[in-house]
Amino acid sequence: EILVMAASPSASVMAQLEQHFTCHHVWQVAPEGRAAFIAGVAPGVRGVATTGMAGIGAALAAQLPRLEIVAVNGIGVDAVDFAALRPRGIAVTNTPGVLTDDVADLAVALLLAVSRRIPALDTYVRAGQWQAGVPVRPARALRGKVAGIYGFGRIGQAVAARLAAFGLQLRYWQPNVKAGVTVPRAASLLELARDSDYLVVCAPGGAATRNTVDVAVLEALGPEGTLVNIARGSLVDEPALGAALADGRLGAAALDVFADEPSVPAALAALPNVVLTPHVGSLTVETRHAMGQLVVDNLLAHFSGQPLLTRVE
Ligand code: 8YV
Repeated sequence: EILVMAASPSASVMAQLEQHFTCHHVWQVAPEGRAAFIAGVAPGVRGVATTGMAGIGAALAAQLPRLEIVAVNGIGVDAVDFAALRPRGIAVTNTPGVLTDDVADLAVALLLAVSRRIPALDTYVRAGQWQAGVPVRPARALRGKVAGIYGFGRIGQAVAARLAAFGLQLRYWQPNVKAGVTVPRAASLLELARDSDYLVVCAPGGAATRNTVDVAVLEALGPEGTLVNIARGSLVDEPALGAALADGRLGAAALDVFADEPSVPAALAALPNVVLTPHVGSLTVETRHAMGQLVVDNLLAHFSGQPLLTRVE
């Protein structure tokens, strides 16, 4: 028996789950009925299929006495309470690799959208302002500018490879030096922000990175600087971001992720120098199928005594 926290858009993934397991579909239950639903099925549950955002907390884990495996349909495991799972020997898997290209593509799409002001220009055309002769102020070119990548794992490196093709110079920062890369590492996140026109956040969420993009980093990026975040909202001090954007200490931001999804601070939504998307970095047909297939394959491997494909710990 497995607890399925969210539906996959892949019909094949959903069919495979149904074929191999007794599925309890939490997502089919109205939010106010979920606690009672879970309490009712909890005694039999041996696996949980969850999302990167939802993960699994200590309270849910404690409700599941027979839990053996948590399969996360995402790369980020910051919402998984490992301290609650580790002593019980519960395995955790995620979906590395398969989503790298799409998430990196969205980072570049957001960077282009905010720098060329595509959403605002789309509104301008639809509203008839072009015919009305309303002037359009020029954007800034990417060529020759500097992009700083915060977090130089698979996704950060894929973003860098794409941005290099646009003629941007690249830097990165993360706590440990990345071996075998040609992109230079900044001495600190603050220095990376100071030297960059674009700061692209690609680092994992969790306690170690919480609010590391703080007011000092935002001010170092500066009035001509742009923040792009496709990682986790928790890395950014959101109130400080809204304030810096509102009074011009930061130039612009493009955000796919937020501290308290699906809530988006009204201060951010009200600003014209901000582009917002609803956490869709990996949301393509192909990638969501591949992610869901990894979830299925990890669950199948576990329950047939085979080695897990992508075990986190
Ligand atoms: C998804 C994600 O939004 O991979 C992650 O860490 O946040 C995303 O890919 C989510 O996990 C979908 O289930």
